[in-house]
Amino acid sequence: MRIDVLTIFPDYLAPLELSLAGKARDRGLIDIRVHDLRDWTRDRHRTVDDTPYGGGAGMVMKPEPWGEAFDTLLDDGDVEGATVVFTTPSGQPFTQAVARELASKGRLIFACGRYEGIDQRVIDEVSTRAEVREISLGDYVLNGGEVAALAITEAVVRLVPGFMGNAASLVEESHTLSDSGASLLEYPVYTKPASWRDREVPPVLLSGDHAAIATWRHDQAVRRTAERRPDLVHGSVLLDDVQVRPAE
Ligand code: 6GU
Repeated sequence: MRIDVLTIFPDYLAPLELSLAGKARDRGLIDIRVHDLRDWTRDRHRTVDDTPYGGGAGMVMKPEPWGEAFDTLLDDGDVEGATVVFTTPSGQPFTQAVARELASKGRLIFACGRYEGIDQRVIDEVSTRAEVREISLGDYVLNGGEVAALAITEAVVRLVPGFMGNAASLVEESHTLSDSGASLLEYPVYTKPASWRDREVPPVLLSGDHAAIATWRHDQAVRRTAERRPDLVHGSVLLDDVQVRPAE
């Protein structure tokens, strides 16, 4: 998979060189290239923003540098199946399902917006040349889309076939669909020692009874999900003859 990132703060993306994405890059599974948007400006001050038409607070990112950057990236031949991701708080919320979709693409181009956003004509024009997704990390405001591009890249790269060493840890974790299709948070986990500061590991986990362990873990996942993420629980669930209802 080829990933390009367009940003006015390329240093923000330095962690991509380390961590998980760095390992995938070393193994040749992904090719990540970070670009400074200002390289496509033509004025002495390398201007990327201007005041909004119609008035209002803040600045808007000018279309010209973006246009020239996309001309370069979309015309470099390696464009088959390219998906352009604009990171913006007005986008579709990023989820594990979106991560799975993006992981199936051959090429991703992240466009990190700053200030009040990018001139809409950039998104409209790029939409005629590539598949475009506008994606938000969640319902809070960041100063720019760089951290979102970083988070999305990490979530996507670890789903690229051949990336994870242990495929089982990919299926069992939080936000993977269960057999019933429901999304549950992960159950609590424990390791040695069995007793630590007078706190004991739940005895069932030491029992060797694999069926009992599976049942306990599922129950814990359901309780945790009902309490922390009632939005993921559809209706009440029956657990050990006790009704567990999602919190208000
Ligand atoms: Cl993608 N960008 C910005 N600026 N803020 C955000 C975001 C993105 N996602 C959540 N908040």
